[in-house]
Amino acid sequence: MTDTILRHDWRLDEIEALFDLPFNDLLFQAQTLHRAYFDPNQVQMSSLLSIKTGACAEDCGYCSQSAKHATGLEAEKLMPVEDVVAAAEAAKEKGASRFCMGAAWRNPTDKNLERVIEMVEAVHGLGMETCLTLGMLTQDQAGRLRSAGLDYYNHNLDTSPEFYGNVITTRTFDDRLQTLAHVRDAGINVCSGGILGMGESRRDRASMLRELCTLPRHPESVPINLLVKIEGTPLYDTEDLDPLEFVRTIAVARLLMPGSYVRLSAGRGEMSDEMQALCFLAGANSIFYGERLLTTENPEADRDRQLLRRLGMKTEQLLETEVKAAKVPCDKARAG
Ligand code: SAM
Ligand code: DTB
Ligand code: SF4
Repeated sequence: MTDTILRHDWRLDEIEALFDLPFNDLLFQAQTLHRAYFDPNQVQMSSLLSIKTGACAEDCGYCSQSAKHATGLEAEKLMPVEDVVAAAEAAKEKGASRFCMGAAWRNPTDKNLERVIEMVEAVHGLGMETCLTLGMLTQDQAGRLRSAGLDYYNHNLDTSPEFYGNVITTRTFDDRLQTLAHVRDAGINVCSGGILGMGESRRDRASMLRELCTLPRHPESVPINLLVKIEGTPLYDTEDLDPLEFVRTIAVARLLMPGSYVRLSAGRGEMSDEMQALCFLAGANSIFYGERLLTTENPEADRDRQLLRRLGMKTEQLLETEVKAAKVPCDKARAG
């Protein structure tokens, strides 16, 4: 077990060998390592808000918001700061500890960034952790966001470098890596993961995870999304991924990046309670919480609370209030 701790030099064949383990062996290893780093009954909850919707210049094959796909989505301008703060307050009230604001941009302009900075400052002022996902950033923009108090930046690699061109043609895999480097260098926590079920092979899933775990530091947060199939997007007709393969991928992510939060992200609306329970057993310890993701639905907050209760799991926020422990950001302390 110990030879898997915070390594940054994983080879593809080693990762594929983890995928090939018997399911029970893989889950046992993942859960064992998970327990060395985290409370296995604790889950971190982030709520999402689309602060600027649709009309995006990129052509990501999975996305409802690309101007290049006829998905019927109505485009909306950048939201006023007050509306964002009201949504963050409501999310906090329901139990979310982090508020993640997403914009359908290839990259933000400096003018747009000014209003986003006001949002970050205001949400930070509510005592919530802040997260943004705005597309590509320059080093200067990342620095400005850090100065505004931004805790996390989400920028997914989405898939393997080998499969990337099948999904997105308007930017390169290296563009993604460059923004991640800017975010890291600015001192912002990195949130980066991908999407499963886009027609990629197991080798692609292994290769995407290898890219993440061989970064100079593991991302503090690793969202694993199951493709939400959206009518009008090129990936709408993609064949369903075997749910057990999804669980395996969570387990392998846990083994490769034991100090990181692994988030069971988009796609939970299509998952049974039993599948989600298996994902938690495999080492997932974070979810998107609240009725909406960006443009699609997420399970109802009540249903999630009920599921967590049935599993005897607690949210970080509840646990914190209960034990009144002084908070050291776990991510900063743990991920390497
Ligand atoms: N425009 C920015 C960008 O792409 O970096 C930020 C917003 S974008 C919607 C954030 C992430 O959501 C994408 O990188 C992708 O991983 C995920 N995502 C988008 N549409 C999805 C879908 N239909 N199913 C699963 N994940 C999706
Ligand atoms: C991430 O990895 N998943 C979230 C968040 N980061 C921004 C987005 C999921 C979007 C699902 C499709 C939609 O609602 O448009
Ligand atoms: Fe635009 Fe982000 Fe959607 Fe790609 S994933 S089309 S960059 S909003």
